[in-house]
Amino acid sequence: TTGYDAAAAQEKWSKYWEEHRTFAALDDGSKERRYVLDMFAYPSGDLHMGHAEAFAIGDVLARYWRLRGFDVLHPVGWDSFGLPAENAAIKHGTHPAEWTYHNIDTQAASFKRYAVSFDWSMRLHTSDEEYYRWTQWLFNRFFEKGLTYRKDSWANWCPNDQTVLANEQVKDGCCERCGAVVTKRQLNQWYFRITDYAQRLLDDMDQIEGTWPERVLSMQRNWIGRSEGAYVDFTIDGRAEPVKVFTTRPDTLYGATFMVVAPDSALAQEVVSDEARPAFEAYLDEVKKKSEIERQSTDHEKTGVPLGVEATNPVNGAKIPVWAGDYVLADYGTGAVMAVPAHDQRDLDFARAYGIDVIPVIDTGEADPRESGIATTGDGAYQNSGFLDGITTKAEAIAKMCEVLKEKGVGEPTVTYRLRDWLLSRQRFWGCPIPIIHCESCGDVPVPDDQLPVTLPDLRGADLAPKGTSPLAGDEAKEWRSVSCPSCGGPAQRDTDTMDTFVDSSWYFLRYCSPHYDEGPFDVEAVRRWMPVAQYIGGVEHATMHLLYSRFFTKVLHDLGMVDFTEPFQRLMNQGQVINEGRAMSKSLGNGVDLGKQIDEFGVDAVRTTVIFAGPPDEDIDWADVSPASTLKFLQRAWRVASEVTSDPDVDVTAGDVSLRRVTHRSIADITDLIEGGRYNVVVARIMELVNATRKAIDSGCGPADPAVREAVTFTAQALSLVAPYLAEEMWEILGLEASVANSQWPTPDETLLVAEEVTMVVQVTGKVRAKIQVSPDITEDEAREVALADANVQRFTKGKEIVKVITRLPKMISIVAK
Ligand code: ANZ
Ligand code: ZN
Repeated sequence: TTGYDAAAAQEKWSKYWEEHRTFAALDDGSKERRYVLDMFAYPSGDLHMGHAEAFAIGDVLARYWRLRGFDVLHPVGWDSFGLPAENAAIKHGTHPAEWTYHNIDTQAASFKRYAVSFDWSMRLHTSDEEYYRWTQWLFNRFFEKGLTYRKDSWANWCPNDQTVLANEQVKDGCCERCGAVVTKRQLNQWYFRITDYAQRLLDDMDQIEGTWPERVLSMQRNWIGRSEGAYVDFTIDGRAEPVKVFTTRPDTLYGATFMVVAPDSALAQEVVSDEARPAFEAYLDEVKKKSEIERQSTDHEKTGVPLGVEATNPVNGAKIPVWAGDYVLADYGTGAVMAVPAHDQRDLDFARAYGIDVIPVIDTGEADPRESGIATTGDGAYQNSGFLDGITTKAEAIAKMCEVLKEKGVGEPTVTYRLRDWLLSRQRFWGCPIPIIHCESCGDVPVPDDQLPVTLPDLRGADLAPKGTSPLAGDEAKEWRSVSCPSCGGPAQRDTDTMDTFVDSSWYFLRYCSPHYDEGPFDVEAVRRWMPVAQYIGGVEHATMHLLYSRFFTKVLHDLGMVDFTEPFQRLMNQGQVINEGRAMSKSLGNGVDLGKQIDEFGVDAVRTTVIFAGPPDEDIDWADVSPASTLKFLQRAWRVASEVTSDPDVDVTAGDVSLRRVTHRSIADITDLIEGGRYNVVVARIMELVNATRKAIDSGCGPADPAVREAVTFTAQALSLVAPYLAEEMWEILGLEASVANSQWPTPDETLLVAEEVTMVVQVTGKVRAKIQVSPDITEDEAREVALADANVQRFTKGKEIVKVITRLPKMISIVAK
């Protein structure tokens, strides 16, 4: 042979692995278990460079843990419901299922070619009836626990596409797809009560602190947005119930000069006076065109209209005007705020725009906000504040105010969260049907468990284009929809919405432990054996969606007694992105890199090794800066070294050349540490060094027959099997070892070969030998001087004298001249 034939090796070993089920989880208790999980793929087209990176990283660990003797679960599946399939179907006149399963086939073939060491028997697709039956079953459990409910709410609405949009699909107030100005529409939708778990989602972060990227934890913390403050009751003329406001600064209550309520709240509708109503309604129409993000941004111009009523401050009886203003959100806190312009910038902007009073109640030493236009937020002496006057710290003033509010029965301390309940209904076809039947006499009746799944009707050939209601509410699905009520048997209608696909992905990691189990969503015992996931790998873009939802689901399942842990993912790694020429790959820039073509040109091993070698796993890789061609050259070098080994497999390696053995064992020790520390790129660099050292030993050292060469190449093959699995198998075979390298055992370094070599350093004092000291061969001048002068015998001859000169010939000799 003239060299390593990548294509032939790929062909040969992928077949071998499949036949021998090399990567199947044993699950027989013979070994300690480890669960390695990559975020599953969405089947849009073939695998791309992003997949190549994420799955290469996960595979390094899965393969390493197998070599370390663990029983590894490394499953594969697809997040296969969702909008792109539906859009493709609309565009090409096919069925979403056809497009989806065709792409899954394509990706499955690519995953196999890319040599990801999956256990293919653990495969799942969320759009399979076998899977979504249990998504619906879980929905029923949430429903029973009161964690699923329906309510009217304002949703983003694209008047052109006739559909609701998620917040993420609204860009600068316009529809991401068609550019139309997005408005709000009130719809009746299903929600998960994730807000009930807000505090636990925060508290349980203790368990993953240090093992999840801090960035993700802080994104989740901000998203949940815990805020400590108080409710304060303001009375409004002609309204029996007081209006509660939420404030983080009850200490500033004496400075409240107006109240603002969210224009799109029920409260605004209720309290607005007849005279003020026309202007208010006009304002409301304007507000509905703005996105929440826009409304909250600090540089957004504050607008509002008076509602024509007054509220009474519960501590000083002051009457203040009530306004509607869009910087107040309907679904945060109570949807109403007491405005304290002197100490809150948004309130100050508003007050200045509409000529409302500003009353400073804390002398913070900063410029007067009435003149500067800048609200003051520091500590200082309270003034104009009744019983707070004289207090000098916020903490004390807040505590005092809360005490008084409580005493008077007009307020109390409270905690609010920014997190909202999870809107799960989608007016779409290609998703998991919501298993609810609407009956006129019984209300919302869950489909009984034994009648699940509620399967999607075929609707082949039906028009799936968005119309504002789900295709399941259209004429073609009439028959599917009309059912009898499970409770009273009367005529009833199925719910026509499908679930957000994030519901599907919130529990797939549990299903993987027993993907074909048919007595429940998962075999509780199997989950007990494998979970929590030891290492999860996926993109940071999922920080506040999938990763938060999965944590929520896990806690609910814990409360249902189905799992005995509360955090699903012990460790999380966010891989970087693969970019090109400094920018994200995109069609419009034309800088896309095609994974298939890279593989055709350089082979799987070179592409995988390049991806890993390019940099730390959590940093972006610029494909313009890497060279799969030179990686391929390195792999060829490794192969040639293996092909030159002439000793037998059973040769005694301990008799081998010591200096090469030292290099090998140092590599074993270092590479082990580097993998454990997640520094996979450096692992590749160390393998390169080992190959170079072996080359040198063959050419100008101990020669190819020396057992140390076999030892070096054997470890090279094992280490390479993490990144270049095909080549590693070839090398293993060339070495005459029994297939597969994936079943071999990771070596432990021989400690005696790790201790640094020592040489004897002679110490002369004024021409005479006074000591011989064992030192490292690369001792420095300063170190040599230090150890020499610390020697007892040397000190006898230098005591009381001045060191006038030191001459060294390291590491052999140091000569001290003392007078
Ligand atoms: C009076 C006050 C005085 C406030 C002051 C702040 C400073 P965080 O920290 O984000 O929780 N607020 C309450 N509900 C609101 C809503 N629905 N939309 C917009 N703003 C709202 O913010 C809490 C503060 O934001 C609350 O405290 C309230 O203004 C405002 F010197 O009350 B504050
Ligand atoms: Zn009924």
